Amino acid sequence: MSNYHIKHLEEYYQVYRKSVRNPEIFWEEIAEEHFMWRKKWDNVLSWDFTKPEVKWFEGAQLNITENCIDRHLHIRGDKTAIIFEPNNPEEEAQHISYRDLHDKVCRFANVLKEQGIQKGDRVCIYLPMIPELAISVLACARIGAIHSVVFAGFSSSALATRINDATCKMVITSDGSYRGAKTIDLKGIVDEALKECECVETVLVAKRINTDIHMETGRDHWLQPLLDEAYHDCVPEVMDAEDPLFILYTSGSTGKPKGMVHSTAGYMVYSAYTFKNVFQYREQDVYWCTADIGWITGHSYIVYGPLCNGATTVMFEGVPSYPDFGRFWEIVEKHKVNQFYTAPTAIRALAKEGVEHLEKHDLSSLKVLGTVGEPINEEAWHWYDDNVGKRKAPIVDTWWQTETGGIMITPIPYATPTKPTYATLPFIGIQPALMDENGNEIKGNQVDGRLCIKFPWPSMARTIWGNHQRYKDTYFSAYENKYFTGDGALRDEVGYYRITGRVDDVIIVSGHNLGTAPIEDAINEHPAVAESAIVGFPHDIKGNALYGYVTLKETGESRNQNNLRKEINQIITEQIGPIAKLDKIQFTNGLPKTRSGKIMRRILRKIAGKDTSNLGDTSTLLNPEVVQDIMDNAL
Ligand code: 6R9
Repeated sequence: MSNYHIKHLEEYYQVYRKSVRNPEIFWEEIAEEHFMWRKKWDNVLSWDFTKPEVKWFEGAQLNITENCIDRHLHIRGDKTAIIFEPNNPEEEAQHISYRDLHDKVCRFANVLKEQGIQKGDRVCIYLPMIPELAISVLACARIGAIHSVVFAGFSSSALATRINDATCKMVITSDGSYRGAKTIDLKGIVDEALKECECVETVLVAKRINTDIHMETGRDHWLQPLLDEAYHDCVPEVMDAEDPLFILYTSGSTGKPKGMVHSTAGYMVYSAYTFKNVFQYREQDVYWCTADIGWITGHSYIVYGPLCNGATTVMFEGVPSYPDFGRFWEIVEKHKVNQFYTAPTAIRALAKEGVEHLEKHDLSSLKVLGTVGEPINEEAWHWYDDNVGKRKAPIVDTWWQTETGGIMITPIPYATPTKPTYATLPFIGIQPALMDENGNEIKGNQVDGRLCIKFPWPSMARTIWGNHQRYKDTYFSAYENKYFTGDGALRDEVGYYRITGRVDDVIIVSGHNLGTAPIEDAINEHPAVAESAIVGFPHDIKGNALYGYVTLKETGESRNQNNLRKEINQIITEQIGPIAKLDKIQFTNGLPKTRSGKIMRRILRKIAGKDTSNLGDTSTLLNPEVVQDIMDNAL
């Protein structure tokens, strides 16, 4: 792909202005010059946020894997596409070239077809960070099957909900996974989930930890023997621009997770174009994003964006603390990583361990540092800048969401002057707006409000799987003709944005979005629990941790509170996963409620955050007396 880097701030403003004055001409040029199409579009964009309906490059035909793999073969066939760095540093890293990747993806795609998967079928991928994860994602895309990757830290019950929601016909998993010093029985979790999933006909199992596992006759197949038999080439399915490429679930503030649906052409164009510019990727560079492919960051910036640009992308199976807290820096040195993209929670965890882990390693290859997932605090930002980038590698604080498909607000490294805790300026083509509570746009600078986007961009999600009404209600109903992000933001005197956090009932813990409702539902299933409310409170490493207020049923019998706390966290682990466990559980005599019966989380949040100086007016509550009691017994 030819160069399409933005190199200085003036150029950013020029390109930005062009992109918003004439979005169709702008994106048409990008699509035309940098991608491979089977057929060009009839129409660049049609949109209506009231329905909502958005179509990019309508009439075009393509296959995203031809863009990610085939077109590179003649120019960089021997170049490494994926570096796989295993959990155990003693195990050798794998370098998968573009030619190898082509072979592996084609064979996997042929296996999918032989197992009856067709264009439009949904395939659930529940795998650890091993090469099969990236390969199976691409194999689905090769044949037009819609992948739904479920992060392998989710519990069997969370997995079952997601499999059933998308009626997946197949699950791809492994015998188990490594996570630091531990192994996890992934196949056991899948077996448990499948007791509740009638739609699944086939399970493909990759071998990773070589343990004895149950294989259900007729349903479960070892992957390797099928791959060995498979034909080495697979003609890519020709897809329409707006055909769904994948579903990825994200937590909502209420109810079940939302299966965000991403389309093919727009997603490809935007993830590739942002990758190139936000990381200033050059042909010889090695790029590493530490996210899991189970999240959108991994989809867009480990797999699709980098491969579309012919990049070398690192996939790391392990955790930052194994065998010790120097692991990330050891990997940076070993593979001479040039762009490093991680989350504030990882930065804080590493900062806590001190700089001696860094000092042992040569980090001079680093040119760009990225962060994503939650607001980064000033201290973590400076630690990253001083110790990792040595003030020479600019930090790109990238704000975006599962729903947006790609990075939306970010500095362009070496062009946009950075400012700690600020995601700075909208990316090319992105038109943010800050809104007040009455639904009016707040113009000018030095203001804050709720963050919306006024104009479509190519990689926006098109719907929620099976529930378009919910898509409309969640994102397009709060403000007329605008996409509402759920985040609050401020704009400083020069127009830089700082994201202040969620304004809804989603809490971000270690960069993972957790809706309060599903956690409360899980807790309320405990037979002794009458009612519960979850809020976030500040935590040094996780950003936020969860604080649960739990009211017990009055049964007359007294229960050991510590045992109850364990049981409650056990239910949460089973139903959602260990990431949603509560750090603190306070048993209360009641929860503060409005007269319409809504729990006043604002008050609970303040108590959990030990900020009780100004609780606001509590006299309008249905039960103001519980507030003092909760304060007296706060943890
Ligand atoms: C990519 C991703 C989305 C939510 C988003 C916001 C928070 C993400 C951020 C950030 C401040 C950043 N968020 N990046 N907040 N600064 N640089 O994380 O997607 O998992 O869907 O989370 O994460 O609150 O609304 P997702």
